[in-house]
Amino acid sequence: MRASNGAWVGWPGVADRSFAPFDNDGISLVPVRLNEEDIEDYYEGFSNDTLWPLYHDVIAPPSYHRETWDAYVRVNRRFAAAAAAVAAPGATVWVHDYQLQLVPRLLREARPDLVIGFFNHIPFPPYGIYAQLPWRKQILHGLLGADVIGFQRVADAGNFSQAVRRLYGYATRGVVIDVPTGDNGQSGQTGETRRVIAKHFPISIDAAAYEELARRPDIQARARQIREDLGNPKTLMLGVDRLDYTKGIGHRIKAFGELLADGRLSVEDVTLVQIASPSRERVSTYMALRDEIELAVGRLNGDFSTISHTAISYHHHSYPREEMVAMYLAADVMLVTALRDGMNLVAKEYVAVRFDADGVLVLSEFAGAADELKQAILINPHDIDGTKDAIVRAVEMPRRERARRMRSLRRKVAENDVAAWSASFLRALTGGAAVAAGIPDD
Ligand code: GDG
Repeated sequence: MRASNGAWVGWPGVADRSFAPFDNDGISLVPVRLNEEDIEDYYEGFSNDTLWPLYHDVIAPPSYHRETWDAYVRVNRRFAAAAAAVAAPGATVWVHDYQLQLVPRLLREARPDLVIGFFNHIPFPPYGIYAQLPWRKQILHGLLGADVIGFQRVADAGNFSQAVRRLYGYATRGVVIDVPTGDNGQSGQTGETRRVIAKHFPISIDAAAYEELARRPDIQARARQIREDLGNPKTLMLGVDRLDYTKGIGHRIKAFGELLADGRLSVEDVTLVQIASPSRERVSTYMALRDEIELAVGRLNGDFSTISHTAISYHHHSYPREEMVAMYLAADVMLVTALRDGMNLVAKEYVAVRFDADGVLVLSEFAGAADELKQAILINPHDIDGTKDAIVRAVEMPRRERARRMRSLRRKVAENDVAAWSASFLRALTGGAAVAAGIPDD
């Protein structure tokens, strides 16, 4: 943002407060106000109780309420107006995530001079699921206001294009969608079309910054301290997730509990540290999940912990980034067992931190990261026996194999770091459709 002299338009994170635009650390910030009702209906309601579960394979049932849809429209209008007011003539506007899917179209209507990109951080569901949404056509129409629509995985972009074909009948060729113009998106009257690109741009992390932290002697000392405080287990396993039903925390705990019960792992040798950062605590599905997970953790610890060894060290907290890096460094095995996840940055952070080329990543094939991180031990978290075998394999993996796999994973993350990700998206956006599609301009 600093390098591009851009403005960041966003909600400041507190209800009912108006702030004038201000500069911070060389970035111009443009606050958009949300009141309590907006937060309840737009953010917790439509965004996190309708779109989030719908886009994550209906793992939890989505709610469909007309009032929360109205709030979604209202707040999207507010964001579009704020962006339209600050964007310079011909500026590039990059809209982020499922909370703002109507903004591209609203912006294009207000400011046809702008170049508009959209990036979806979460999956885009298959048509059979997407079709449930009562406002399925309005959302597609909103998104098709963008010039480039970015997704995490090839499959997400494919699902989106299919929804466009099914609901609007527009022609698609590979990543190119021909959208009729001048007719509010209905079937072409003028016969003219705009080229919209729907393509995958897998997001990443600032890998060098993570490695730099990991090389700091104080953080390495903290990693040793963590192991020591846990009684120096032979194997330390780690899970780091927002407390969300998409992350498969319950499946992970079930697999670990069965391994202890079967005697394939022992609490004397193996400890699981689970960081479950607080998330969306006023949404009822999340309250129920917290109860479910904490019941499972409590039971498992009651059954298997000893006075000197705790089976699961569970933490419902957020930690500073330095502490997270120390945990990644301390962990022999990283468990990412998401049932559905756009990308999963935790997997990439673990890899970026392991400059010692050690540590094993167990990774769900339902996380976007699995498309790139093929040298992880890939699992289907619904298959508890398969997950148990994968955990045992990770615990027992010889040093040479660990190093070989980790080196290959590290190459992947270094090649596509967050700077490469944003550069490739912006190149597609500003270089025109031909660059994004990799096809000659005609
Ligand atoms: C969405 C998509 C996609 C977690 N606890 C703490 C903490 N974290 C950090 C992790 C990581 C981030 O939060 C979580 O990112 P994920 O990618 O794992 O998951 P979501 O929050 O669901 O993110 C996801 C992502 O958007 C980006 O496009 O990958 O699929 O769902 O960076 O390290 N950080 C600190 N303390 C914590 O306690 N400091």
